[in-house]
Amino acid sequence: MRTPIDPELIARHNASLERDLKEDYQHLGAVLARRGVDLDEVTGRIRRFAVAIPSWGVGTGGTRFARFPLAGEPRNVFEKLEDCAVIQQLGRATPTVSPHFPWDRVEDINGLRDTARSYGLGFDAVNSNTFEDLPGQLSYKFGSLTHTDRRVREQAIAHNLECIEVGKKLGSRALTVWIGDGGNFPGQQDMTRALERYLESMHPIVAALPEGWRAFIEHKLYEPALYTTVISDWGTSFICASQLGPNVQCLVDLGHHAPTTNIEQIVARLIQFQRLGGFHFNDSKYGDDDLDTGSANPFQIFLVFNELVDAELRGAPGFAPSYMLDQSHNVTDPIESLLESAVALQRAYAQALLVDRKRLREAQEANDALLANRALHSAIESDVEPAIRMARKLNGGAIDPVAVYRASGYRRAKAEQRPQELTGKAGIV
Ligand code: LRH
Ligand code: MN
Repeated sequence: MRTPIDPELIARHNASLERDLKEDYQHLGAVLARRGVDLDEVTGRIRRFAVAIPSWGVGTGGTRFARFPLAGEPRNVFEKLEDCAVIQQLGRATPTVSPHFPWDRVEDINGLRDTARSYGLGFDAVNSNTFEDLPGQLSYKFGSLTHTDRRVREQAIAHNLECIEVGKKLGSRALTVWIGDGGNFPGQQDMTRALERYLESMHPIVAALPEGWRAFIEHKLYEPALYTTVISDWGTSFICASQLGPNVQCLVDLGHHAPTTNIEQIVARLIQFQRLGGFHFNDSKYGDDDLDTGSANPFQIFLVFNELVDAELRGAPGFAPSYMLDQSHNVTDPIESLLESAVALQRAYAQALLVDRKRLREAQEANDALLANRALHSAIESDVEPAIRMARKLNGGAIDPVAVYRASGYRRAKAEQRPQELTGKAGIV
């Protein structure tokens, strides 16, 4: 397997931190044993935790105002895979990549699959894109799968069918459909007819899904449409999934909700009715900010994982969510942000595993709100870093991945090897 970072560097780094890690791990083990928790069992679960990297996330992101490119950032999908391989080699929690078409379109799809395999990487859900125009195509200015013009709808359907064909070659098992369709003015769009057109357009896409595949409907409150959005919330997504078939589920992008939305409750509902397809993890304060997961509001991601772990431990029927990141790295090195974001998810997962669910259930049944809330807080206040670090080391990664990444000089080397115009046009990628 190709390893972009010198394995010796990781081995020397881990050797220098091993004794302290063992000490911290034994101490945490003793603390948790007093709470009746087996640390090795928790570490085992963390070792099996995996989240997909968004191919579009390893390049620098931007806003409508500007994008500030980073010297050495990837210029094409093959360089994106190389950077994804660095994240997997150091962090050992991101074995798959979620691609986006046509951004990642190449002639030789099998070559793309083989390049990923040469780094030990696979592919998660493929993302279609009917929110941007390509030269020579009908415009998506007024929508795609819900456009009033049948020819535009058919173009959008054909693109999604093409994404499924590409995904089959890559070994993906899901298609994520996010559309920005909607209106900017009251009256501009007939809201009922728009949703009717959406369902009509989604039927042939769902019918084309191979055996064992799923389609994920990704809802979003607003942007780019600023008054109505056809698939604006989990309720609309849920109804559409229910109409379209058992292999159609809802994808929760954390940034696609109004700031005060109770996202963990949405997750609980989707689990209860077996429509939770997966996640686009990120963080936000105002809108679809696509900030690093857990960077602004770590309690939010913990509360989501509290629902996910409860479902995992109770064996909730049909529970098989796909975990993916979806972030925009405007001011950090994307590799460092994605390494830290995967760790933020491992941390939320590990802390949710420490919730004393028997004590929580007793407090809930007894309407003892204080003890119930404390059951969650005593978990999130636990320092689980030794468990996450041990899991990473046992998986062959670096105890402190960002430290090794910086010591490797990888980005500096790529700045030499990837000469490019560092002129940033506005836009998310
Ligand atoms: C829309 C979205 C969607 C992607 C795009 C890059 O805001 O979250 O998941 O297609 O970002
Ligand atoms: Mn998303």
